[in-house]
Amino acid sequence: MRTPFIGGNWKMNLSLTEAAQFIDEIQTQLPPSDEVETVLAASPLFLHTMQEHNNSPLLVAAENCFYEDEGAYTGEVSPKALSQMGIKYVIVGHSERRKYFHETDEIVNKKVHAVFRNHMLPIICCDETMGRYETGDHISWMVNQVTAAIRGLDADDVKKAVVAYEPSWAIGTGHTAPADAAEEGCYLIRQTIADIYSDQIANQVRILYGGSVTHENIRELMKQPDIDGVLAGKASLTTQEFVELANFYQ
Ligand code: G2H
Repeated sequence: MRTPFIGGNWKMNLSLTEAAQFIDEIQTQLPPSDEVETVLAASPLFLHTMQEHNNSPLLVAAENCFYEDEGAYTGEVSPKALSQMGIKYVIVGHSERRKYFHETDEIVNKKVHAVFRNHMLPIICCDETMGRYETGDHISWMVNQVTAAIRGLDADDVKKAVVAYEPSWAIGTGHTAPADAAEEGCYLIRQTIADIYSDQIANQVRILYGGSVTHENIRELMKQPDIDGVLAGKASLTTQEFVELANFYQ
């Protein structure tokens, strides 16, 4: 019912030449979009070239955008411009944005609205630290973060959003969350959406797990009932690994 979503997040890696070569190489190796939606988020500097090279089911995505469409905001990325480029997805609220660029829940919510206003879809990231996980505070932390991120959205928009559970303790560490812990985080996100909207809406939202996903652990993660896909950082940087993730079900 929910199409699996395999997303890559290059972060601030690769060169423009490597980005173009990457797209050329994976062209024929991705599953059809009605079986798996494959999405690759990259620097805004690469998006145009990636779009030009792309002739496959892959959707090129942005890693971030600003919450205003245009104006005197030096250095920011306009969601309106991304939309005009044909971008469909934008990552919003990644834990690295929250940590290094001080993005608050309020800013994340404004960005989510900006993405929908410009006819794109957000990949909303929710994080959580090991300290909170160990004390059990992660539950209220996650509920609050999800609630704040989707505040004020119409049900019709919420059901099209993608939400990612990315525990900080699993990001870039090589230690992915055990499948049951990943499922618990994703289930919590779905329940939070169900409590605010309805089960019917929540059951349409695709929920991803992110944090040290590799071709070795993706199958176990994808067996979980509330995990509809993954957001992979390091593993999306090589064509071989990304193609393996995209074809996880084979
Ligand atoms: C988490 C993830 C991508 P990695 O940030 O969103 O990165 O797979 O390298 O942990």
